[in-house]
Formats: sequence, C-alpha cells, structure tokens
Amino acid sequence: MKNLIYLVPVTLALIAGFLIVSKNSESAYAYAKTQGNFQVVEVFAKNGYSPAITEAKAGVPTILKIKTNNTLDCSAALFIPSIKYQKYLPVTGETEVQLLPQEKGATVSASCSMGMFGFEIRFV
Ligand SMILES: [Cu+2]
Repeated sequence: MKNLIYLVPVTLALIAGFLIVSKNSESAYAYAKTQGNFQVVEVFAKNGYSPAITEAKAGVPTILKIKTNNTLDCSAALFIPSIKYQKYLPVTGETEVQLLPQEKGATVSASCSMGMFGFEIRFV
C-alpha cells in the first residue's frame, strides 16, 4: 500500500512530461493555413524561430507572416537567401513576405543574418 502512494506523483509526472513533449513537437512542426487561393505560413521570431519547419502546398502563392514581440535578439535580422530578402524586423509587429508558388519538393530556408537560428518551409 505504501508503494502505491508513490505511484500517484510518478504517474502525474509522466503525464505532464508527455504533454510538454507533445506541445513542443507541435510548435516545431506546423502546416500552412489555406486562405482563399493562397496560404499563410506564420513564424514567431524571438531567440530563434518557431516553428522550425512548416509544411506548405506546392504550386500555391504563399504569404510568410513573421511575428515579433519585444524581439531584441538577432532573430530580428531576417535573411531569406533564395529570394534575396534581408530585413530588420520591427521589435514588435508583423512582417509579411510574399513567396511565389514553389515546386513540389522545394524548401525555402530562412535564417538570422549570422545563420545561427533558422527555419524552413517545405513544399509538398
Ligand atoms: Cu543570429
């Protein structure tokens, strides 16, 4: 009976751990949201980028929406090499970048200007 008392906190800890892991994997991988005849990819920039990977549809114009909120680190210095895009994001706000329809299998990678943090959009 004494052993059973220890099972309760252990079980609760396991459930909490599972919830934390599943929440993190959710924020690491996301899907573009379809809006009419285009799709929106939302990325939050602060001490890195989240989600790290977003899956989007090939052949559809994409709006990349980057949100900042008191972002004072270098993730505010956004660089998207494939479209020669470079911009200092506002400390707090929303920045939209338009991407032309991409081929199936294409990946658009973005990073901070130093290449320390990054994220990518995979077109399937
Ligand atoms: Cu950096």
